[in-house]
Amino acid sequence: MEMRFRNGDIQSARPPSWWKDVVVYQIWPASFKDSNGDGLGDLRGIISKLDYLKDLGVDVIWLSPMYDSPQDDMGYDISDYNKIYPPYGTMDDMDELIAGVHNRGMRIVLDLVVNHTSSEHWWFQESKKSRKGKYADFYMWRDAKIGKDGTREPPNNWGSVFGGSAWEWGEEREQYYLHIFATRQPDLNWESAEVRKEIHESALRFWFKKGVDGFRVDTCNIYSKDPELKDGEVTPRSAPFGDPQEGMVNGPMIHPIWQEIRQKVLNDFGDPLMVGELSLCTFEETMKYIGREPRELSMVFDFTYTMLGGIHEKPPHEVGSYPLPEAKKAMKKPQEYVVQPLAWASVFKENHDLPRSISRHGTNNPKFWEMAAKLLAMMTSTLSGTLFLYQGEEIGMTNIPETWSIDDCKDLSSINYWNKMEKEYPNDKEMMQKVWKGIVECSRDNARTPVQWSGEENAGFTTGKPWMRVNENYQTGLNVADQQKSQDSVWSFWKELLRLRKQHKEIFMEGSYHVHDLENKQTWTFEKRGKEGRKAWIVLNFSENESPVETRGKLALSNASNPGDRLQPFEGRIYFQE
Ligand code: TEU
Repeated sequence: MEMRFRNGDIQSARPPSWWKDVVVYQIWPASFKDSNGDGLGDLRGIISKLDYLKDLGVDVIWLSPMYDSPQDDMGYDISDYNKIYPPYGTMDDMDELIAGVHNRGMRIVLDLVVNHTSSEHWWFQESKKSRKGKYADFYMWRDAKIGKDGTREPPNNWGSVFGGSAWEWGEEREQYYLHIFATRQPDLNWESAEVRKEIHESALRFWFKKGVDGFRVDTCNIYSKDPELKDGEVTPRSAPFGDPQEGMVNGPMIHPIWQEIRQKVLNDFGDPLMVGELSLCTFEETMKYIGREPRELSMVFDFTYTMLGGIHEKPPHEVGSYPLPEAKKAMKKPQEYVVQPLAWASVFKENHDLPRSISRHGTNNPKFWEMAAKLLAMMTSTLSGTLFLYQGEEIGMTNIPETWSIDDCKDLSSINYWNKMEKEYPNDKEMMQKVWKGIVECSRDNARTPVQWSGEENAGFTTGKPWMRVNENYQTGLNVADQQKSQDSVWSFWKELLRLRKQHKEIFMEGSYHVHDLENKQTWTFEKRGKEGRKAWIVLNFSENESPVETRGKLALSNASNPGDRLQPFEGRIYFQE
């Protein structure tokens, strides 16, 4: 039987998916809240803030990796899928967290990191020993190539995302293993049915049985590699190595892999939220994951907007600003997913890999910080799809300041990049200054500073010594406690917007998106049209200058206290057209 639901789903007697009209909040456990004074965030810290999240309007928590791990890549290097990283807490704490979330009527999704494990995982510890045995084929082992002068060479020219070759020599087996990310993050061999079975059971079913409501899927489109492992193109970012993109993105087995996961695991657990981190995909390629039955994933993160100016594409010191029309165009692609019969979109500006949105897409001018943070909140919360908010975004947390130094950075990609440049440009102060500016503007460290809870010492994040330096701007109102006290704060504005978004969900969450001023470099104006004919008109001034404004309908909200005939710098407005 075919049924058409109000939100456009055409499915066989299946109710509309719960994960469409929710607000998801991403927690980065190390930096969210420390409960025991050891300087590192933990599960009990998260439990202590569940009421806070509920009050803000959050429906779902996405917890970045809390699994056991040597923390080479902050937990994206898992050594045991079924154990908690001890400094974060115990399995009892985790059970309590899941129950605490559910008791408040919220849900929880975990991070599924299964392109690779940590080299400390016992699968790898066994695999590296010998070419024989149960775990021998769990990873991507290949024989060396013999170079012109008879020396040993890696099987191809691929470079790792975090710098250096993507191949590492294993003495015991006398073979190379592939690591697209850090050396201690070996890629799993998804061709092996044994590997797939282990992942289904330990990484997925184990947690579904504990009651989790879904997963954010790390690098969901690179599990299946080109069987020939051909060399990649040498690009400015990958040089002197080749870029593995061609040989790993949407590889030949990727859809069978996802269909098998759906069939063998997900179908046993109803309709979980599965949001894929999907880089480098065209519209058509994306539809294969989310736009056809059986649906492989619920939705994806599309990075067209967040990559503007070259983030994650160019070396950080070459990343630049971008003209506003580019942003309007970039947003069209994910907004288009929503109006497809089966697909769905996510809306986000931040995550643990990106700089803070206020610094990247708003302004670094402190005079306009508050207006711009509210402007971005208006833009995010009026776009269709499932909204993802990153910890600290609700108070307008900013990038690290230029006065800090590389010693304050913790992320291996910042550190590796700094060291590589220092080696390439010894004694070149000017270049290293540029490199530092690049790190300040777009490194992952920006998103990873501790959450600023109050004006107390260490921003109320910990009573001990914070594992990572706290941004000092918590002392000047950029913290939760101070902002909760004021009706006019960024925090209160976000809370109001989340309420408005839910109240008018057919317009803001499900409506179609129509840009009005595509080529205008100063303002971004768009109309959202709901299925039942109701419309909203959103005008956003992305500049430090006043601007003329075209209005439509009745003013519902502005971030200016006295909206006039012209838009003030960084003013945004929402109008309803009945
Ligand atoms: O990221 C995948 C990825 O390719 C990135 O966006 C990457 O972090 C960036 O290009 C580095 O500059 C995912 C996770 O989100 C990231 O935190 C992990 O480090 C990575 O996978 C490996 O698991």
